[in-house]
Amino acid sequence: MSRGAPEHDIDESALRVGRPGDAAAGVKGVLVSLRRSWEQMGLARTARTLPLLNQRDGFDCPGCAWPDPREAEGDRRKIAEFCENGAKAVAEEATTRRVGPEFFARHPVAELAERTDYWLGQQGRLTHPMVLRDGDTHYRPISWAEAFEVIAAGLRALDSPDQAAFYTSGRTSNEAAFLYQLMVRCFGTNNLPDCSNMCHESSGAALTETLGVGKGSVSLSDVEHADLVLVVGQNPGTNHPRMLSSLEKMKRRGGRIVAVNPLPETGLMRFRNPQNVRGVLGGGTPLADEFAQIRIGGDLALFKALNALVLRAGAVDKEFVAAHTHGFAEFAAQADLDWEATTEATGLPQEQIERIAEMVISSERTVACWAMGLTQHRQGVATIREVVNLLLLRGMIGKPGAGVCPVRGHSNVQGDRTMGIWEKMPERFLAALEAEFGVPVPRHPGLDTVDTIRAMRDGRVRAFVGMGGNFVSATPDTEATAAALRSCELTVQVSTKLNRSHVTPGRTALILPTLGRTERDVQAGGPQFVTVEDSMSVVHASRGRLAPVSEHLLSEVAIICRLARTLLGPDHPVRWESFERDYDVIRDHIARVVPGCEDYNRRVREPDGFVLPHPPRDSRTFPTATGKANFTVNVPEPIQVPTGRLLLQTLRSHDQYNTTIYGLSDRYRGIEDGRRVVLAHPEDIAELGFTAGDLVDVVSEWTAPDGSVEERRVNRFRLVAYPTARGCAAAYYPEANPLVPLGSVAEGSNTPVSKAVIVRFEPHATGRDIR
Ligand SMILES: Nc1nc2c(c(=O)[nH]1)N[C@H]1C(S)=C(S)[C@@H](COP(=O)(O)OP(=O)(O)OC[C@H]3O[C@@H](n4cnc5c(=O)[nH]c(N)nc54)[C@H](O)[C@@H]3O)O[C@H]1N2
Ligand SMILES: Nc1nc2c(c(=O)[nH]1)N[C@H]1C(S)=C(S)[C@@H](COP(=O)(O)OP(=O)(O)OC[C@H]3O[C@@H](n4cnc5c(=O)[nH]c(N)nc54)[C@H](O)[C@@H]3O)O[C@H]1N2
Ligand SMILES: [Mo]
Repeated sequence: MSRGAPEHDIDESALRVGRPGDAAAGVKGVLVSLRRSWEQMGLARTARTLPLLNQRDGFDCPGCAWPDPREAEGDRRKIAEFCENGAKAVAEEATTRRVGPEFFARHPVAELAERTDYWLGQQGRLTHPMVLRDGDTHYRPISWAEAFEVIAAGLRALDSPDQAAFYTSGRTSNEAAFLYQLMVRCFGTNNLPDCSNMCHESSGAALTETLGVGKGSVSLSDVEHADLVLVVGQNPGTNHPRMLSSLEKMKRRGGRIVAVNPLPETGLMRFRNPQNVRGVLGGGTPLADEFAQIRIGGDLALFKALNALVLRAGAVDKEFVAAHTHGFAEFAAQADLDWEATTEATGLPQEQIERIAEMVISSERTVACWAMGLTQHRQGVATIREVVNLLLLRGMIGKPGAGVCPVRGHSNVQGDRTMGIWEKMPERFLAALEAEFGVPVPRHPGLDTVDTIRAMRDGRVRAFVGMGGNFVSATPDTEATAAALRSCELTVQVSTKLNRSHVTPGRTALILPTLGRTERDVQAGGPQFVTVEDSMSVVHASRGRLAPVSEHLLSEVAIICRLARTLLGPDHPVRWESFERDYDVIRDHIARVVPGCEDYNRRVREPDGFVLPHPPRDSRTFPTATGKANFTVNVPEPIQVPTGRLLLQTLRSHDQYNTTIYGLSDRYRGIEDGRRVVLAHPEDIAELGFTAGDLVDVVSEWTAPDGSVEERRVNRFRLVAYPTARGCAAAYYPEANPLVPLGSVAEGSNTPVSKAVIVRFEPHATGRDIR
């Protein structure tokens, strides 16, 4: 029943462009998820797998970090508690396709380097540890023991531990993340870049400064009981589809939604819930009451205007502001409103901004949700601070139905941070780690993702270890990053699937295949489970149930323990071998080191897990520098786009998980069978002298801080007329990543500016290479 891997790579000439969809999910979504599951896993494995997804005794969806319903909040899980894209994530991992030694013998690395991430990922699951030795053309099998020796020797040969960087992607479990950061710090560095650096780092920075906790303050029930939910810079229909069920519930209770987005994303407009009759037979539930089609980067100006209108209307929650906040006077003094500048920056009509302000003022329970449309901007941190200002003015922190909701990406990206995956963990954590294990822990801050690439480029980082992820395709400035990775002496990837980072190797490169979430993890001490934390600070267990795709896989925990023993020596004070046989031992350490995780082993065994403390949410206590919630003053610096140029954002299609491309159907946007597209407003296309359907080369222009102008290009993209805001364009990540300059980062978070790249189009001259 399952289908073999595609032989051919994407044929972009097959691209079809139709009309964008009018409602998200529906029965079509269910059919697509079943078809993909059958293709990847066959019927029997599909029937065994999908029913366990997001159930209490099953595994956590390896897709997004949206929480599961909890009985403590009076909610029940559905029999099928997953979405189309969760099912695709599972099919992708539980596939019956295999990439083993014969595959690598057939394909030299140079040939694989010509393939897209789609083709590479579709070949199947990695089954054996592999090595590419210095000067060799092919990856060859290697034993686990020898692999650890090669890695340890490479790391020990460095002049300093700071010449190595240890990346983490957000699927890693809490147990593996905790051990990984411990190993890295015992080795002697804080170089722990992670995907969060490219994701919600701006949210963490803004929320820590203003509220004292860099995480969301709402529960699922808060979203469902809000009067007003602002969905800003986020595409839930594709990236957090189960969020639509919560939005539908709040709408049915009489709540309202404001969507702020340059694109009329289908999932923001209307939802056909396949789990109820209205969704199956009827027209579904309309979602956004107000769709603000904002210009890219206009959000800070919008929220400044909303705040000024709240002040003008005298709608400030004076008691909250007096009791719990700091800096109100200074904030209020600068909150003026220049309509001309505001409408110019936002592209929104004054009347619409006034209508949204009315909704904000009349709401007693407001939740603000956001994702990459806010974080991946130069002023991302400032913009999120301004969103917080709005909630503070209205007293919307620490009460039911209200709060901040940065909607996280990877299913355990938040947990990894809680467990210490951060290049600048606070002293309190490092001291607790040191005390718990009796080992010295370095205190000098490490490198984040962008700084790691710069350090590789400059020869200061010479070894790279990736705990999951696809570093070369996920990071900006693909060509520069690829050259940086290739300049390393050693690259190591702990992975489930083949990706471009494996075929962008350092002088010596290793692939270490690991168990996925869906698979049984049996160790000497018996079957193990792992724990994860969702977007709303709920920590719970995840148990894989499927037979591992290969007998040669090790769990992430086992890989770390064995590498640590080889690297740090058998006399190291940390008892690495004790962790691998029984993950409870790891959890006992977590309980003593990580704040809020006391009695961890017992509490993660509760049916729905437990919720981590969040002082602003729980008691309106704000652990900031001032001891209060801080108002901030943020000054918009509108992006100057020269004439003849557009502002390009890079985003996800409906058929991918970051750099993992499930298929070629961006159904809601009507784009099928191709990915090298650039979406622009029909009038902009005409003004620039092009016609929809033209093949263009896209050139980004960036003025570096020293004043020099840098150009980057991707070739052979198809122009698609699309109802985006004027002056804006969109293209898929990772195909457009070569356009994002390494130097273009958010102030205060160092997150690459993936959502605002100044570009021009040039007619494609045939013969130019497509990559
Ligand atoms: N199926 C699936 N699920 C996923 C992922 C996936 O790839 N596939 N990725 C996961 C990860 S790691 C993450 S971080 C999340 C990402 O979730 P999202 O942030 O929803 O992902 P993006 O595709 O980057 O979409 C960004 C949205 O912001 C809008 N936008 C762009 N620029 C601006 C702006 O200047 N202002 C405003 N207001 N809006 C803007 C875009 O039009 C788009 O709707 O999803 C997670 N879930
Ligand atoms: N231009 C542009 N760039 C972006 C973004 C954007 O919006 N625009 N978004 C950014 C964001 S939000 C993020 S989060 C990053 C994502 O960056 P990453 O997390 O680095 O990328 P992924 O594509 O999620 O990683 C996929 C790989 O992870 C491995 N993998 C999957 N599951 C497991 C597992 O259970 N264990 C292990 N060890 N490996 C596993 C597989 O081998 C797979 O190939 O990209 C960022 N890059
Ligand atoms: Mo992300």
